[in-house]
Amino acid sequence: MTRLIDSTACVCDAQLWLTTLEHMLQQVNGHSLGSDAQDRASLKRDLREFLGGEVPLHQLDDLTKVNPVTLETVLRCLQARYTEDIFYTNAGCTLVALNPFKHIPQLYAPELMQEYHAAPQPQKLKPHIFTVGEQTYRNVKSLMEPINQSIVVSGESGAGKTWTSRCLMKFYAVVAASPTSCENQTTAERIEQRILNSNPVMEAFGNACTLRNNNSSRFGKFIQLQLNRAQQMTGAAVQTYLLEKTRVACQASSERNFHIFYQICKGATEDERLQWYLPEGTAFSWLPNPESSLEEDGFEVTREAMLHLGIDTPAQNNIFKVLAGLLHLGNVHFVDSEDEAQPCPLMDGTKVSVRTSALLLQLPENMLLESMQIRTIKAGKQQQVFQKPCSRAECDTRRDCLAKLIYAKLFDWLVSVINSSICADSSSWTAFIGLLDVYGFESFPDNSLEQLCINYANEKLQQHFVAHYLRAQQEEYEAEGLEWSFVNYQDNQTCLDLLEGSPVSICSLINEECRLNRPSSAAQLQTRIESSLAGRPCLGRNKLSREPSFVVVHFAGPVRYHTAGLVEKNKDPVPPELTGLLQQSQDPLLRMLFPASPEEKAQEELCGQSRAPALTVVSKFKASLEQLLQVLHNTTPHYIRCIKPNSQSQPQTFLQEEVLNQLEACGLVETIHISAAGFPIRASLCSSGCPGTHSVDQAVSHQNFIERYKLLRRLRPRASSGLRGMGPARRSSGLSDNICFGGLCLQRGTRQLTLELLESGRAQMLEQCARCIQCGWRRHR
Ligand code: AOV
Ligand code: MG
Repeated sequence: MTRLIDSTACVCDAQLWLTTLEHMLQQVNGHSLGSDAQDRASLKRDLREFLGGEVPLHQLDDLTKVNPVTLETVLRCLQARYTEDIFYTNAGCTLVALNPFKHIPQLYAPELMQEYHAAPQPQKLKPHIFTVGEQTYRNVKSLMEPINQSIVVSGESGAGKTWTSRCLMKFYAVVAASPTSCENQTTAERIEQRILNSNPVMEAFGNACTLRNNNSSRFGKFIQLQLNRAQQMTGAAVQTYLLEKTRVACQASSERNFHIFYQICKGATEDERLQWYLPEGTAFSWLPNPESSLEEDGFEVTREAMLHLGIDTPAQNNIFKVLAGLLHLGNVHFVDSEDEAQPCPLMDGTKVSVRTSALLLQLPENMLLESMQIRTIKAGKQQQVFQKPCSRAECDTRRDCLAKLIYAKLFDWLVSVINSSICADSSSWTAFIGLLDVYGFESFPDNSLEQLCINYANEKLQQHFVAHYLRAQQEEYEAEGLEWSFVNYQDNQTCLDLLEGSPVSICSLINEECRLNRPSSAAQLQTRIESSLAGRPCLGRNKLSREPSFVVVHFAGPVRYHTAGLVEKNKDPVPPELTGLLQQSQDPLLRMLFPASPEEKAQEELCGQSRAPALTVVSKFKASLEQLLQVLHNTTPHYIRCIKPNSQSQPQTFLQEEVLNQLEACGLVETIHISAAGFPIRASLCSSGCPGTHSVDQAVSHQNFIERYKLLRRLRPRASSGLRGMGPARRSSGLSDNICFGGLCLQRGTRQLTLELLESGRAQMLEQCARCIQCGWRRHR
């Protein structure tokens, strides 16, 4: 035993020290896993790995063990692992997940989930999303009250966030299966299955093929998996963020519409085709790039999942009929009117599209056409009503607006149906695990309000990480008086100030232009951004572009946003005639989505035509992000960083420069530095011994630490001096009654305690940690 401690004492890693204590504790308790010799050998192996000695790079499971920690060494290690088909690597508090771009069923097999779940120390197994899943799961249990957890999955578009959160949901469906009583229910399906069914539905309606990802999420999602006291999943609640509804009517070149449209066209039966007027081979303007892709094969899966969520076949058919109506609406085109006083005529051959669309949406054909061609204006004190023909461009805008309006309402309704199908009664759950999967950072040749919002969301999440981990931890060290050389990191606060800060920011200027409602809003916005925000560090120079645009230097790279259309998109105006039209529909689904209630009418009146809407897209999005961050703030966060090894989505291809950019952008090296040099507050006690993990919010208290190791008080290892790598601790002369480690006062928290422990190399310990007993450590006793 003493020898074990001796060999450990020369190592500067606090985590390892705790590992040793745990080895000792197990032996004291008579629960050593192997012989003393075996234990020694395994500990030596750990030590060797830790010191980075002879261990091949690909075997380094934790990037904190890379020596020295630089972008290059981290990159080399990840590449070496990727070449060996090892896709997960720990990086201190974060798990790095490389996208394999190939299906590896055994990596996500239910047996493997069980293995991680049953492991006394899952973090001793190979790094995996199941380790994070399991640690998060064990963390829910706490001494006093269950603690809400969240897993923030981040990474650029196509890096694997949705895949990861889907796998985590499957993991919880296995390890936190609902109470067995549900098995007896014949009608209601098991809740976890219903929760899993929400994925194909939401992806069919909310994902699309983009230049960056064939299955790109076009909405943000935060799902709370609700657990009861016995840690069984009793339900879930989904919150979505800003669906990119413009995609229904407008897709960038080489991109596609939402999967569901292709699924219907490919998967409908002959009969359904007849009902929905979708003869094979019809070309739809809103279905570009109709060549086959995997995502469009999912019609049956989508239908099946909808069924399980309580959307029966007639209701489904109603939805698909409406969507077919939208496709036909997209084939309605106008030509310029020769007489301004007359409405723009339909392009030859498109009258049939108006008729079919009206038929499918169950709207009067003439009203549908007029709502696109003619604008109603109220003017004068008496609010007299005038009608004015729209220009061709305006007709197109109104047609697109109609489609967006219907699709967005339909999507929200689907989410509410999903929620009512999976959400548990508030009395049946006590804590949740939140999985956050938002759209990843994007930079296209043409970026608009959608990308601005997406990248803004990513900046907010990065800030959460920076504030929670990089900044908070170091500030805490400082406050505790530890000698600590501050690790510099890229703080994205300046970028956020540019985007949302007060008094002037990009968001405030866009909103201001909406409020002023000027005809030349794009040009005005351009001028104001250039003048009011000149000199801001994250506002890049826009030398190359001929079109009015501005550059924001995001943490993940610079993005050029075109000013044209920004203000209009931010207003997101809905002409009242369009809502009025939809209220006339005889279609049951549309009647439900657009009820002709007096309240709605009053609301419509309130909005008026020329007035800017009360809340702009940016304002609403900002508020929903604030809310999300508030929720995250009240949970214990866990981080998974998805990395895209190449932008061509190819397996076995690791492009160093692309990976390097992502590593740099997310501040991974800084994270590793802080984790490596820091103190084991996060996975300290429990990663060393008991199966739970305690992160910063649940930092193992001084008292608990003492209590956990009390059994070792008899053991008095030789004091070791001068542990490499650790700065001298600030010592205090005050001693508390039962907290005495080599004569040092250890009242200042676990980090200080550990540091001094290392320095003194001596331990006198008291009782076992109650929290660890709770989270399963008792099993070892
Ligand atoms: P994203 O969610 O991060 O992008 P996805 O999760 O959709 O990215 O992953 C993109 C694609 O990579 C998937 O469709 C899979 O083909 C592949 N992939 C990802 N992870 C794995 C894995 N672990 N094993 C096998 N293939 C994988 V976006 O939604 O665009 O930000 O808005
Ligand atoms: Mg996604």
